[in-house]
Amino acid sequence: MTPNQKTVKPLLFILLTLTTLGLMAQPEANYDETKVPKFSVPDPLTTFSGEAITDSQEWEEKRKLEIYQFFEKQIYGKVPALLDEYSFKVIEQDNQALEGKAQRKQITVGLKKNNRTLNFNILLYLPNGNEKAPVFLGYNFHGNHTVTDDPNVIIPEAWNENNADLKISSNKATEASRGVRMHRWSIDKMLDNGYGLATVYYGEIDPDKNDFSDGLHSLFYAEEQTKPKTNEWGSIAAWAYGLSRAMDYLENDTNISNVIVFGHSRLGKAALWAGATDDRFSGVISNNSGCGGAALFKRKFGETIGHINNSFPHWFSESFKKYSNKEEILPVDQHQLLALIAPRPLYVASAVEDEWADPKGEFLSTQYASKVYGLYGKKGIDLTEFPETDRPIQQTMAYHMRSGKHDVTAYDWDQYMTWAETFAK
Ligand code: GTR
Repeated sequence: MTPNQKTVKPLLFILLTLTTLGLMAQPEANYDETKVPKFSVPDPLTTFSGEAITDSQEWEEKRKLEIYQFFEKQIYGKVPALLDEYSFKVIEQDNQALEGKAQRKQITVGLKKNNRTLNFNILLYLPNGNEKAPVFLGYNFHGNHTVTDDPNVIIPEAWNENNADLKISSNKATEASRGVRMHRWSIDKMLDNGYGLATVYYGEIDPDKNDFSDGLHSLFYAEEQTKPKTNEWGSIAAWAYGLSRAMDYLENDTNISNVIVFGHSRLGKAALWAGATDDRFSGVISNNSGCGGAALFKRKFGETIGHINNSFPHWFSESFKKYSNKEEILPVDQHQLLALIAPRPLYVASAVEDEWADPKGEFLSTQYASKVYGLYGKKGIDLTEFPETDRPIQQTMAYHMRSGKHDVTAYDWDQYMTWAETFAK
């Protein structure tokens, strides 16, 4: 071997390993519509083997299943096994919370597997004066105590991402961050309009860091195992699973009529996967969920598979890494994830300035999923033109493009409540 070959070989090996792991420096994000590649949208109504689907029964028996299995094994990852035990306990209750407007309950859910336990807390507000109310269920980013200034809401112990603006340091939430995210949750308006809210701190299910030693995943490990297997769940699938475990409690609360699952951004991705995997959710809301959520991968606009696998290697299953910068070989796209939710009501919301999440890709994917809703006689999004800003379209599928940035605003919640009136009450 010449000296040159000696250095080239190990270098090639390192390069190959980094590429496989998706850890290479990523190409810059494209924000130029003229540079969006030409691509064909995989048809939700043609099976992988080329068979045409003509009605809802064929869809459910042939196509829905194969799409579901693809997303499960190749994108978000499979849940490895059943739990051994599940429990819940109402640890706190006040029937006159928020100046008498609401009943507040805090419920500890316990998940047990292999003699290991994970607990998380649901904060639940239900409007007083209604026998049964529909509830929005959504994760929060930094703790149940951040969504309200109610002094009785329990502060989570779990690992928390530091955030100086939200007064979180040393990876621990404290009293200092009570109420810091109130603007993202229109709790008063929800209660006034007859809706309840259930929220959970997502870090109690799986701390959002590239480390599989803790959180839900670790409960399921065999001896010596340190991370999920190649086709098994990443963090998004674990968060989605946590939403279903919250649902196990909520569906048995006699004051709740139905549950609409909601999520913003990475938690919007989790809400969509929860909606696809669990049909007990009567409606699904994706708020600015972007790449790996409602946006089409194949447009490669803003965040791409390469970017997301590189920055958040723990979010998807390991098997998804092979699609980094190879969108063209992916046999599905995210409109098919949306289609898995049909015929249940689905709201996709974008924000004009949220280019990283590709608002146009979120809209197109909603539109392309519409034909599956059509099989059930439900109205999807039949616009061919990009909708005007701040002009919501609300049918069984709903969409709006809000002015402003990546966020959840009172405007968003006003739209969700108006839309939910049509099916949740
Ligand atoms: C970004 C990420 C997005 C989105 C967002 C969020 O950094 O690239 O996919 O999930 O975080 O969750 O706020």
